[in-house]
Amino acid sequence: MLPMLTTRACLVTALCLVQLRGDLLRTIQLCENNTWVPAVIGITSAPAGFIHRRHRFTLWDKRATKLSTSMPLLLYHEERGGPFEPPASVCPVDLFRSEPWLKDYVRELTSEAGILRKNMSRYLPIALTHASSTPFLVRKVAAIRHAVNHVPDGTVVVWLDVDVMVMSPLDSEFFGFVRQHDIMTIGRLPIVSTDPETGVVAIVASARTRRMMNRAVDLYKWGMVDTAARFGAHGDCGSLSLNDISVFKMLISPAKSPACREWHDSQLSVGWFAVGCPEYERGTRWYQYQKRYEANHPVYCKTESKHNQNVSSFNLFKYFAHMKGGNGVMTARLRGDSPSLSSA
Ligand SMILES: [Mn+2]
Repeated sequence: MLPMLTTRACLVTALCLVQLRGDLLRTIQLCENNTWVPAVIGITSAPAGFIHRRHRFTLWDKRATKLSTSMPLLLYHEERGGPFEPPASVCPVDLFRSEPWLKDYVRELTSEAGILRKNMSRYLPIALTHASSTPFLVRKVAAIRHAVNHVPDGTVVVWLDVDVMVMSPLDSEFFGFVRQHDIMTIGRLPIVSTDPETGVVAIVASARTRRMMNRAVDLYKWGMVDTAARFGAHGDCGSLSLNDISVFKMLISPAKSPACREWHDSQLSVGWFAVGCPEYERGTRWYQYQKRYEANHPVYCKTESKHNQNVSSFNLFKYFAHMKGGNGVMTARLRGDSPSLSSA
């Protein structure tokens, strides 16, 4: 079994690298021996060490539904040239090779002489502290941008934090909701003043959402620091940071103050995944996980969809259980046991 897996992993890695310049869907087709074009792909990013050490309450938890029955999964990683054997059923994509600007960006932020670093220290110092270090956080948005930019219009790209367990394959109820919007994530209330919870983000590829993701990268490159310089890091625009939740908030939820809305795109149709009211999920496989979920803010219940078409008619945990707290890459990093995260 093992030699076969190793051969497959090497083959898959080689194919993915060859195909990177082309269409990501072709990569997946080769990766998974598919002849069909997937309508939905899952993506995540994580360092290899994390994946090899930790499985409980992650995408690779044995209690979860097999990823391959739900959708193809691309794993953006940063193990360039190093020994890296991806878990079976994922298609590895080298993040730094896919988004070449990332290397210079991280260098600029980690070198004392970097102009962006200097501006960030002055206007948005929180973005450089250990817990929310931008050179690390930028990787999620970079991976999402790459995927959205390299699939045909209409393909659904679903970002999954590694601390998500897949609970059941996607079905017509899921797609019925997703097809009505450009971007969907977990809403925390009140939407206007609270950052969303972005452990799961679904984006339908289109010119609109490619523009959105390019602007997300612009926020990392200069926009968020610029906004902090003009309005303050804790001013009328709310608490600014370069955590992706703050970046997505700027792009998809209108700010209270009109002055801070220049990054908001009112053309985008935004949907909110309901994750509240675990009592409605009693008797399901995901009830136990839904019950322990803490959003740290009020959230939508699926019943709200009767009055608000932007809210999902299902609880997101039916498909994806986000296991916040202790199992993700971020927590591992805070504990100091995720090497290679700060390197570029
Ligand atoms: Mn998470």
